[in-house]
Amino acid sequence: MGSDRRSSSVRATSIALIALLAALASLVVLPATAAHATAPARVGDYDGDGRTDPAYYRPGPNGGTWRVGYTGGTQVTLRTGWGELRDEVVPGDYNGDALTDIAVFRPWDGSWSVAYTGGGTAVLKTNWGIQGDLPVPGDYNGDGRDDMMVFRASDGSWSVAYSSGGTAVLKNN
Ligand SMILES: [Ca+2]
Ligand SMILES: [Ca+2]
Ligand SMILES: [Ca+2]
Repeated sequence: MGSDRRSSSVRATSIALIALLAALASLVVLPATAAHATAPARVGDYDGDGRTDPAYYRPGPNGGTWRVGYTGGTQVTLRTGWGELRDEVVPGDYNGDALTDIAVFRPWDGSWSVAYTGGGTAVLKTNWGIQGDLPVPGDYNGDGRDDMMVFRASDGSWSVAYSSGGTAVLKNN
C-alpha cells in the first residue's frame, strides 16, 4: 500500500514534470519549428540533369542542413552542420560544372562560402557586402559561373565580384 502510494506519488510528480517540460517545450521548441517551417526553398539543378530540383536550407544552432529532392524522386541530404544561423543562403553554380552548389553569404563579414556539390569547399570572397545588402547571385558575365552580386538599397548600387576574378559596379541608382 505504502509503496503503491509512493509510486502513485512518483507518477503524479512525473506527470507534473512532463506537463512542465511540455509547457517549456511549447515555449522553446515551437518558435524554432515555426522558423524551420519557413526554411527557404532554394531550387537549383543539383544533379546536373538539366531539370530544376526542389531544395531547402534549414538553419540550426550547429549549422544548417541542405536537403534536395531530385526531380526523379530521390531525396538527399547534401550537407549538414554547414552555415551559421544568420547566414543568407545563396546557392548557384560557382565553378561552372553544371551542378548547383550550396553557398552562404555572411552579412557581418561580407564573406561568400561555397560547398561544391562535386566536392570541396571554398571561401570565394570576403568583405563583399554588408548587413542590409541583398545578395543576388547569378552569371552576370556569361562565363557559365555564377557571380557574387550585392544590391544596396541605400544607394541603388549593384556590385558584382566575378567568380573568375575582378569586380564591377554594374549600376548605380
Ligand atoms: Ca536536376
Ligand atoms: Ca557547381
Ligand atoms: Ca559569371
